[in-house]
Amino acid sequence: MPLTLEDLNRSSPEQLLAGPAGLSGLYEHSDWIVMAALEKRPFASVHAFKMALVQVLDLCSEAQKLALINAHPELTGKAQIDPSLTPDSQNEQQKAGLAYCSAEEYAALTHLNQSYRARFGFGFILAVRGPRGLGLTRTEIIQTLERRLSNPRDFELAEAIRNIHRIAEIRLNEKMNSSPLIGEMIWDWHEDLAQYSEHEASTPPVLTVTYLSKAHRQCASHLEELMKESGFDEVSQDAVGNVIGVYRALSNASNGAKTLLMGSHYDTVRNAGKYDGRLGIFCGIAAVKTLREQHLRLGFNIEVVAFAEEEGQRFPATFLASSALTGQFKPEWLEQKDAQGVTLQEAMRQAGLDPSQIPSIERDPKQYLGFLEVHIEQGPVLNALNAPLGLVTSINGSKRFVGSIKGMASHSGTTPMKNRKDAACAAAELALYMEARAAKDLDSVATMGIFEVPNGSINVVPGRVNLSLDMRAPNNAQRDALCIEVLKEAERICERRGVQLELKENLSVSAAPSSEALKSHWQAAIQTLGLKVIELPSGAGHDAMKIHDILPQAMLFVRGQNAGISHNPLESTTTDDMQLAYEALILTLHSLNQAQH
Ligand code: HGY
Ligand code: MN
Ligand code: MN
Repeated sequence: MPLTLEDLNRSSPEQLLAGPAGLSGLYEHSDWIVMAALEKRPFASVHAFKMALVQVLDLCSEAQKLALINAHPELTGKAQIDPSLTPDSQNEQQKAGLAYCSAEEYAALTHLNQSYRARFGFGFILAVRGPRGLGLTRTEIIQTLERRLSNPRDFELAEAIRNIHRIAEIRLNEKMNSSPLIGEMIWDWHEDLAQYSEHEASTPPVLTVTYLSKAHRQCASHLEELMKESGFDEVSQDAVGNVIGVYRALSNASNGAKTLLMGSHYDTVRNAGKYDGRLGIFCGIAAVKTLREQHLRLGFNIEVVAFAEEEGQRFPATFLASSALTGQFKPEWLEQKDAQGVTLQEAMRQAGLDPSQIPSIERDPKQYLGFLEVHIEQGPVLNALNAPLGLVTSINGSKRFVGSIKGMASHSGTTPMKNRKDAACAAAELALYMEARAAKDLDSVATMGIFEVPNGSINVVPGRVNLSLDMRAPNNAQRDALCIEVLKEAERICERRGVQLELKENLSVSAAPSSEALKSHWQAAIQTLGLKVIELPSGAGHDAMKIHDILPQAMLFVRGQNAGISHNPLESTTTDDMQLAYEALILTLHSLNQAQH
């Protein structure tokens, strides 16, 4: 009989540990962790029990953590040859295909394991069943081990504990015979959408979907189909390529059927992760799919928007798609050119879009209740706290500049150091100043993401550098003070070095505090799930910060794996966390619905 929440709250600890569905072995040879967590019952949910397990380990000494880590078997290639493996470990490692390594793989694993233990003084721990729960490939395991070898020791100690919690989560799911089915569906939707990329045949696969590329158009059609299959009443694409699904309200809706807007973006940065933006679209679609299957209609329409452009990769106009919804699309953007000289207007026409229809995209705020966005955190906070969900307090405001520094290209062998007009050194000096100046604020960030010497040569002093500045802060005053000082220092550096600076501001977006009212609905949902409410600012920009200009908005963050890395193929989250985000959204919709009556 699978374990239930009822059992967790009522059975004696001894009963809970005993038997095949018992909790003994949830943490390898360390039942004391379960016993300590059970002292915190009753639990409002299984997630609350998992949080209690996390808290037990949070309060442990390093010695206790090391003992737990070293109670785990080495990730050996021949799982069945090591009798100390517990049935669970044996099962997990076989599922991950570790039992049948090639001689090279086995040698690599053994060598890396030894190097890892020698470097850190404890064994390498990895939840080999992975974020989808079906098992990582041997290649993924070996690559992860190689990558983590270069981490600092304290990070690896924490990462080992995070993986142990993930192993326990998967084991607990099996003991409760409960799989995160919607989370798995959403995970698989990401995989399906990631088939479309501008690097079709590359190995390893690289995901790049920039605005109105062939892959981008394929994504739009794919999302349209998915929305139709999921039961939306109307599905359409607008003049900038947003894919919009509407799920209508109850016919006799009291509030004249206002609309709740949800969604996020489906374009990506270059060599991107699979979840940035897309998770928010898929959670919205999954929520409507569930309402449709339950034959439920709410007191408001639901409009899920898959925004076509948020990343500003192909054209400088960033947040182009959400700007169209807020009536802030600038006609002069149509003249912007991409790296191949194609104007935005031409790209739209080639994609079958009609720029003359863009003004009609603008939404009337009076028709809307607000905007909800689910998004991966894209940062380390929730991952470090072992917390699956977070509530966004405010989205940092940002300003971006693109431009160049022009010096004088000259012979690297004959040009004396004091006579140079080295554009790269000027840019480097500015980058280091900007880094130090942002760090002074503690919660500002500044990045020179583009720093390139066009047609550079090994024996030529760089005559030109193309560069970008991205500066952000929790409020506009702090953001602007940072920008002013950086731009002044840029002038001083170029003056002193005798080089010319050309910079153009290409984005200025205000800090966007979350709507307290909408936040309160997210908060109630998180509490209903039995999770701790963790509030945090968003360092990343989101469509919500543009929609903020006309509607109240609030975001839910979902924990990222691999220290929350993002804008990188290592970006990851788990099916269990996706499930929780979906459940929080459903609860929030019902909470908003009750508030309408
Ligand atoms: O840059 C950002 O913060 C977002 O990912 N576009
Ligand atoms: Mn992004
Ligand atoms: Mn994003």
